[in-house]
Amino acid sequence: MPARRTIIALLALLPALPALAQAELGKAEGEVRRIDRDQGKITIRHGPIDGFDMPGMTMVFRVQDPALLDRAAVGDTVRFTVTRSGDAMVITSLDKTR
Ligand SMILES: [Cu+2]
Repeated sequence: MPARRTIIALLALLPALPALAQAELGKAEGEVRRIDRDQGKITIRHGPIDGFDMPGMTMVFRVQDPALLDRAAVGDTVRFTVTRSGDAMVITSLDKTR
């Protein structure tokens, strides 16, 4: 049955859906306020995030790779990339600007 084949084809795509949901990407600059290596989190006072409907604020982000936390120190100004999937925001790249 062609319909059955279509359903099987759609089921095969399901594992790719979370990746599609994570496609939302934002870029921003901010000042590092706190680094929590144990939790893999960083607090940044960020400006408006390009790509997201988010004004400037201070908030806590998770990092995709703990090594990103070694790229900056508290008080540094950083430029970062963040992905958003639902309420979960994860920093995928981070660099000190000066
Ligand atoms: Cu924010």
